Amino acid sequence: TKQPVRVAVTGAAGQIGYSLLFRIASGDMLGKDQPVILQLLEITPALKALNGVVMELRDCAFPLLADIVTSDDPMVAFKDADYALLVGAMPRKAGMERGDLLGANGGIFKPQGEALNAVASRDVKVLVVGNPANTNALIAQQNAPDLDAGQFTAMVRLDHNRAISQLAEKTGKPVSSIKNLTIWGNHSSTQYPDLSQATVDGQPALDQVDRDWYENSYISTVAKRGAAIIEARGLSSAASAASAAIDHMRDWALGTPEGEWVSMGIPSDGSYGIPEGLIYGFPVTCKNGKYEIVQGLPVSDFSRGKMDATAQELTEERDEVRKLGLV
Ligand code: NAX
Repeated sequence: TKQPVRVAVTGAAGQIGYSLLFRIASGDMLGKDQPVILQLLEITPALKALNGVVMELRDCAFPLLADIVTSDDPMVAFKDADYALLVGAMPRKAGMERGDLLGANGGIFKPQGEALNAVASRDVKVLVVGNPANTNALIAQQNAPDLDAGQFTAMVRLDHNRAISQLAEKTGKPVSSIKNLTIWGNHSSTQYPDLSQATVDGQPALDQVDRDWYENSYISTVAKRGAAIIEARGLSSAASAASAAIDHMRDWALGTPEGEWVSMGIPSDGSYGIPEGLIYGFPVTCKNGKYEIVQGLPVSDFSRGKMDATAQELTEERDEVRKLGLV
């Protein structure tokens, strides 16, 4: 039997945490043969609620759940962590400017980056879910100089899964028939859900839907899905976000199927003309715990414009957090 691995989760008493922890503990993320130790971080006032979640985790009697640690100190929660899912963040409040939001989150992700740098496993795989996810990942990464920059990733997988689901609905085909779509850029309304390489049942997706629907309806429906969920549910996406986090980490750790790719927010190496260092959604394949950008895809003028616009937004966010001294 395998040795347990350490999985740190922040914001563990929140909505996403309430779905995520149970899926990790049941083996959905790292496999049904991989025991896990959960190391849960919350702010002090939420520790009581977190304890309730821990009671429920224990009551599930998950065979793979080897131990649970809780703390309000990132130096404890990130100790020797092999995986870190940074979910807890400061939500945007009414009247908050982007700079205020980035500043508030800097107060969370800077010390968390420093703590990961100090105590996590040297191979820790970090996924940032808390918004603004891409730039929060950049802040954590820039404050962890001893870790490989590529170990810091941001979640665009929920957007990727939403894009699959919308295309499946439109074409009347099962989600499993859809391959190789890409979410480029920021997890925000500027993201670009790109169908130019996507296939449905092995045939080009764009031959099966009309161009006007793609350009003028599909892209914005995917990008604004989060707002539609809030409108319907009165709360933001939680179970679907947790599921996407599971998918992101599982594929990174265990690999993507041969001939298929997924979307991950990762540090740009300059591929596709995206400014180096931005944490940007790219098409990637994963193998042996490493991801690699899918290279050589043709980029139309339409795609170029969308890819540059979302890169521009991320550049502005980076400039803002630089001004605040966070990176
Ligand atoms: P909740 O407000 O339910 O939970 C967040 C939890 O984080 C709270 O329990 C809070 O006490 C905790 N927290 C705050 N500061 C912390 C800190 N410094 N250390 C540890 N814990 C801390 O939010 P939830 O619905 O779970 O969403 C969490 C984050 O995910 C939000 O930032 C949200 O915007 C973001 N999302 C990102 C998505 C993505 O696709 N990247 C989609 C879903 C979601 O909107």
